[in-house]
Amino acid sequence: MDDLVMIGPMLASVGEALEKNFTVHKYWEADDKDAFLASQKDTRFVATASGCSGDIMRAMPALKLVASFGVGYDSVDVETAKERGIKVTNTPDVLSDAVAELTLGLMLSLCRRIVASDKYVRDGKWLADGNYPLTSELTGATVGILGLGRIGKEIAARCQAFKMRVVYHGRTEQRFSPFPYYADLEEMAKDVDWLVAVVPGGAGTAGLVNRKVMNALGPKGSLVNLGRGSLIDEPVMIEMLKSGELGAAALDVFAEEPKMSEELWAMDNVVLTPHSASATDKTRWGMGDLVVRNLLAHQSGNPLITPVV
Ligand code: A2R
Repeated sequence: MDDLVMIGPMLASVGEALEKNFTVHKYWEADDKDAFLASQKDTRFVATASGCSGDIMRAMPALKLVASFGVGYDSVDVETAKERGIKVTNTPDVLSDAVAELTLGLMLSLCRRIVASDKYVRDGKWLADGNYPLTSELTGATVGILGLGRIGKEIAARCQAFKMRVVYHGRTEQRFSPFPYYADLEEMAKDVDWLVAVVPGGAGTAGLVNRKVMNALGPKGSLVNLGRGSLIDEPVMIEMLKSGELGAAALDVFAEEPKMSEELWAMDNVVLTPHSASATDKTRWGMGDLVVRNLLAHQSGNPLITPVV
């Protein structure tokens, strides 16, 4: 059987499928990482849910494919992979519905204050203090999608079902999109009630949602992040949420996750989830299946199913 290096723990279904088809070597279990990599000079395959550095790639001269779990691959050193002729695959599409579903869940939670009002009931305040304050709704509001890609389009379709107006920003206008395009993110932020960020992470998008953009979104605006924590200037966001310069935020991803400023925990105008947008049984199984099918395709000399490079 071919050798394969698994960088970190993966879903049980992926581990089992890989064990059936490869001799699996577990990088994260090795005490001496250098000695481990030195023993993998002939290994052609890597499977990972936690990235793959250029150092690992350089230490594995026979490496041919890094199969990554997840649609975002900012933690895989794609530039080094390209230089060394190593293929990289990700798991797009299979997670778009689940991510879009959680996005709408977060938006509803935020504007209807579902989490805060659940706590209100559980704390006995309904009985003691009377009705919860009035909230806002999605119907009739405008949502600006930052990144109208595979996931962004699924979010847009669901927002339309909630009778919202949809606009978008990306680097390029999509000629056949039914939604109005903004070439400038700040201009879009001025015109929307909701800004939903769902662009890839990495150097090109770091800090895209900066003070100017959040200022344009304003005290009545809500920011939703399903992309990567790095997209938002997090300290500035926290400062603006505290001062009321930014209305509210729903966040599934964080710059230093799972760490984050505990100031966020105390805020009523914030909803937080633990990077779980794709974390359903069905979707995670589908993502794992795609990791395995890419590896098997390459092993048997067939074209990769979802290549990044
Ligand atoms: O910029 P465009 O026209 O290529 O549109 C892409 C947009 N995008 C950006 N928009 C503004 N500024 C940027 N620097 C920038 N870079 C990329 O993000 C495109 O519409 C969208 C990404 O769409 P897809 O490649 O189809 O990715 P998918 O599957 O929707 O996933 C997006 C991200 C993942 O990379 C994970 O970080 C997260 O959602 O789960």
